[in-house]
Amino acid sequence: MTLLSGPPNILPSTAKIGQNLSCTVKQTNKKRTIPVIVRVSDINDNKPKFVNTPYETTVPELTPVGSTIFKNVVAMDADAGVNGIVEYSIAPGDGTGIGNNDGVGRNRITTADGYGYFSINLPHQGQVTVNRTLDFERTQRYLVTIFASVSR
Ligand SMILES: [Ca+2]
Ligand SMILES: [Ca+2]
Repeated sequence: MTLLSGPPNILPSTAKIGQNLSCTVKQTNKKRTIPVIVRVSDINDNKPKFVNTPYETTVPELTPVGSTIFKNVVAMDADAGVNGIVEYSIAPGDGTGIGNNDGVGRNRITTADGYGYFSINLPHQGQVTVNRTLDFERTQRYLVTIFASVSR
């Protein structure tokens, strides 16, 4: 007895010795295509990145508390949906550059941490407002540390 192997869509039938082999096409072996949709979901794998830095502005002393003095803080996050929503806040600095006195006499520049003196009242908007009265004779420059985090 010999088994006949044909093309994939032709199955050998049973054969007895002395009979001719016959092959039948398997009726159900039609090709079908089934669409499979694979959705890729976003993972929060991007950190916000500040753009158009460094930020710098000049504000007169005695600017009323609550005044917005800077509106251009922007951090971009490449993630989608809630993973890409950024919240801003002002944090204490690490002390770098604080207490430096540059220049002498009337030209001296004293630098202080802006934490407490400035605030971001609307977390989703990078707008810096004055939180305490500023006194030029005491402090001429503030370093403000802004923190951008994912809204969660
Ligand atoms: Ca992502
Ligand atoms: Ca993100």
